[in-house]
This record gives sequence, C-alpha cells and structure tokens, in this order.
Amino acid sequence: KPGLPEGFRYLPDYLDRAAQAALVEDIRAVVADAPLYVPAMPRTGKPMSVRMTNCGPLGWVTDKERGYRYQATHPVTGRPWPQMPERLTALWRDLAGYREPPEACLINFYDDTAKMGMHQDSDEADFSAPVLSISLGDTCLFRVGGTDRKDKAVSLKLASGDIVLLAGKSRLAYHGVTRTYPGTSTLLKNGGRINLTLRRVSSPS
Ligand code: MD3
Ligand code: FE
Repeated sequence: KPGLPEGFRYLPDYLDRAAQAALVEDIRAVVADAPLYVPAMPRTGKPMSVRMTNCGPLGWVTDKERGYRYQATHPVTGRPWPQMPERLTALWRDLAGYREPPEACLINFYDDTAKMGMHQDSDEADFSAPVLSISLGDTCLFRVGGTDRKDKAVSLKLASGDIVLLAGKSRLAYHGVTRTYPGTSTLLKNGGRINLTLRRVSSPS
C-alpha cells in the first residue's frame, strides 16, 4: 500500500480560527487590487474551473497562447502583483527551512464545482526550495502520488487551517484536487475554498 511521498509534511489544523480569518482579510485586500481571473489551458484554451490571482514579485499564470509561466504582472490589469502580506512571509520563515523569502504566492479559489487535475509543479527553476500550501474555507479531497504519473496515489482531506509542506522528493510528486465539500466551513462568507501556495521561482544564485 503506497504512502505519502518522502518529504511531504502535513500539518493539520496549524492555523487557528483567528489566524485563518486574518489571512482571509489579507487575501481580500490582494484580490481587490489583483482580481481573480479565469486561467486557460495551453494550446486548447480550455478554461480551468479554479479562479486565480497572485501576490509577491512573481505570479504563476496560464493562457492559450503563451502557456504556463511566471510573470511580474497581472494578465488582465497589466499591473504588478500586490506585495506579499507579511503574515505569509512569516509562515514561510517559520516553516519552509529555506533561507530566501518566497517569490510567488498563487491564490486558487475553488467554487463548489471546481477541481484540479493531477499535475506536477515544474515551472520553477529551483526545485530545492519547498512549496508551502495553506488551505482556507471548505474541505477538499486532495490526491498525491509519486514522481511518475503511473505511481499509486493516496487521498487525504485538506481542511481550513491545514498546511502542507512539499520538500525533497515530494516536491515533484503528481497531485490534484478531486473535489471540495460545500458547507464544511464557515470561514468564507460566500463559501468555497482558497488555497495559497508559496514558492521560490528563480535558481539559487
Ligand atoms: C504536492 N494547488 O496550485 S496545494 C497548485 O489545493 C496546486 O489548490 C492545489 O496544486 C490546491 O499547483 C494543491 C498542495 C500542493 C501544492 C504543491 C505541490 C501539493 C503539492 C507540489 C508538489 C507536490
Ligand atoms: Fe500543483
């Protein structure tokens, strides 16, 4: 029976309700400046069901013409991404075990029908840096396998306040979000789920 990939750290209920609410306020301020947009798959232009925005010096974006990439500006407004909130930088400092600060925070918003197919995160130049993921709002069913698409995957639920740290081998593990469970959290006034992923993008210099 397969287990979790090496380097995968799951910190259930890491953030208390007050810390979760404070992060939601930070994210509301980011979204007011950098609105959620509908990302599109490379080549096909198929819209993703998750809506996205970013904060920090760089943001992960995707569209039909130019595909997956990091860039310094919002694809719709053309403005630079808002600053990374201090609360997020502090979590990275406390948990990531990585000297340099995060360069990108991708903000994923899931409505009641959104999901994310199995994929690897490989658009970064530095895989030695971990990825730190924070879940807020409704619980989701998350799947994580190995570094080969054919490797067996395991499912676990991620609830509001849970943090996952992906380092070592798990950094390149296949993963996805099967579904969310509407009504499982009262954190977000209008429901849904927010996931924040903090990353290093550039190579160590
Ligand atoms: C495992 N987001 O934005 S976060 C993504 O819940 C992404 O929105 C999901 O996958 C979400 O790319 C999952 C947890 C996560 C993030 C990065 C990983 C798990 C990971 C990188 C490698 C392995
Ligand atoms: Fe991912």
